Amino acid sequence: MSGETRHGTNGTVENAAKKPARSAVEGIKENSRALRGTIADELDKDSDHFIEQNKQLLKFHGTYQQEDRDARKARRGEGLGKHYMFMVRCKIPGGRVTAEQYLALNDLADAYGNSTLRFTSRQGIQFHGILKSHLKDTIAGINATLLTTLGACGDVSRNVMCCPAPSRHDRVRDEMQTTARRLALHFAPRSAAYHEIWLNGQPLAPLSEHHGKTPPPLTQPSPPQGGEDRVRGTDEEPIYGKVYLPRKFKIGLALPDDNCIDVYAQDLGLLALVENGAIAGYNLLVGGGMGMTHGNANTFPMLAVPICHVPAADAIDAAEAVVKLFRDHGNRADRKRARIKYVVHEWGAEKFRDVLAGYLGIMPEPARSVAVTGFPLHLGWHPQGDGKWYYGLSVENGRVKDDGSVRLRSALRTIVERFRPELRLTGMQDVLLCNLDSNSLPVLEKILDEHGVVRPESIGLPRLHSMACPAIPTCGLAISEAERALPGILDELEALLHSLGLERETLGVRMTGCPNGCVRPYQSDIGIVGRSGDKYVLYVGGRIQGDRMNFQLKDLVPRDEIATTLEPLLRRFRDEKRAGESFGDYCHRLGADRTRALLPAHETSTI
Ligand code: SRM
Ligand code: SF4
Repeated sequence: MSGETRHGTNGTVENAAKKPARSAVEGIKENSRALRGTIADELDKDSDHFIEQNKQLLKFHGTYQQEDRDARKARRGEGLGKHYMFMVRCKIPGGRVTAEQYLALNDLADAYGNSTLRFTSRQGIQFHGILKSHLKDTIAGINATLLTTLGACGDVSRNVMCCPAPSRHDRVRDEMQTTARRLALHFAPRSAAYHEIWLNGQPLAPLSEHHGKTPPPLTQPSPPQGGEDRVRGTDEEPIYGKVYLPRKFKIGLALPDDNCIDVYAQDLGLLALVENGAIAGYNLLVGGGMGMTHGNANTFPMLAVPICHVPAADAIDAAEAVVKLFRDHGNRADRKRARIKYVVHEWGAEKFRDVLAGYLGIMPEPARSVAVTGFPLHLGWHPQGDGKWYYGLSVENGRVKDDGSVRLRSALRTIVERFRPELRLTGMQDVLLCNLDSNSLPVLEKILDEHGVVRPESIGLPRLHSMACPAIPTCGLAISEAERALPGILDELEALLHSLGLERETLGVRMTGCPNGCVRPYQSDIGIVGRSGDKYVLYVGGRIQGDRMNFQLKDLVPRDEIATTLEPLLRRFRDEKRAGESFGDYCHRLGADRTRALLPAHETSTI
């Protein structure tokens, strides 16, 4: 490419065409004084929202400026502006939360939020509906529990995912949990801004010192879970540098027979290879990412690609090498093309490995040949191996709320107060209640029943394997409903499956309010992605294991026609399925063209 050249003021030749302009966010980061911006000044002001520059920086601190979208129309009619409110996200490596931490978060949701908590698809916990005037107390309250929001969002390494299932005396799972926490610590932003702004510059103090300062009263946690990944600030960012990463970066660890964190959707997936009961090493899978933009072919979801194999002892150094490669080679001009998946896509696995070798200082071994075979939900009762039990509770779309006769939030609070279990969040927005005695089993079930909470064994398999993102009313990027629409769609789908005799089929449905893919909808048997108001793009052909992309079945499907659109396919699946074949497998075997041909003829023209 012939680039226009010009002479810089210091006499150097600059190639204007080779260096595309950086995106505005790059400038904001660079001039942010290590993520401070003017957040502290604005916090003191009597306004209900922040200026754009601080809105971007707030993400690094774990919070998003949002608006109440349900109220938008009425407020406009009344000549009022947006009703601003904030989402606050806790970063919880491996999803581990103590009983005391959970109870404190539950109280904070009442004190400052909308009285719900949301378990996320990355093992985090979110608050919604926080007003600016309560933001500092909320974040300080979270920190007082020894949890953090630092780096839960922003252009840094986000929450590190790892299978949460407790299995005592299982070295492999223990080691993976430990590595997840070490990775979280390693990649936590170092900037002192977080402590200055939210904790009045106080270094982390024992909880007892916080007691009484931050409403609501918080109880003393037993051994901190995740709290150690809060790094005391220095302003030096040895890994990220001054402008941090080009975009978000996500890490997850999985086992071939337990991919419950969707390792192929991660920017960096560490797939553990076990030999003689211990982790011998990890395959590094790089470049997973779900986001795309409708109508922009330059953006696409992608599964992570095997790049190399590293010994277990080198996992953190190898992860740092990948992060630094991304820092230096990611696209800083176009945020829609900034994820590491586009580097992997442009270079291919071989070149990526060669460049990575430069960061590692050695040429890594090729990735070992290994398949992902399982995606357990970990729901229901399971022995832990130490005489105790854990109970996996299904939380529909991760929303912990009291809703009419179904009082899930009260049930959870009662259980946690009574049995003091450790809580472990899953990548499917569910929760495992751990360390329970066998005599607590019937009592816990009784509490759930009394609160109208349906136990996993009575929930249909598609619903158990389904997820939806929050979408409207809180997400500023939502085009369509998801969390509020999926339960009704599943009602229709389950009725249909029942009428076809397919109710025992394990199939996953994942729904998002826009194509950003926050519940990883492009890997599931059925993906439903917001397109325009009440219309969705329908995808089929993925599978539970998460190692295959689905394909577009039909565009612009009205919400109330989703089940009926799938009916001819499900009927044929029932008649033609092979032993062990799931609905997604069946569609995949047929391929996109033959699957689409099963739709009534006139309908295929929209694709
Ligand atoms: Fe996400 C942005 C919610 C997991 C891909 N995501 C958002 C925002 C913050 C909207 C925004 O930028 O204004 C959403 C807040 C909505 C709200 O009201 O709470 C949001 N994402 C979520 C959560 C809560 C969905 C859920 O139902 O659980 C998940 C929080 C996880 C956590 O605890 O950290 C969540 N988001 C994901 C995942 C799944 C994953 O990481 O395994 C993805 C797909 C994987 C990936 O990153 O590609 C995902 N979110 C996105 C994207 C697309 C990014 C891209 O580069 O393509 C956006 C938009 C963006 O960043 O510009 C986004
Ligand atoms: Fe918002 Fe889209 Fe993510 Fe749903 S998928 S939470 S609508 S960004």
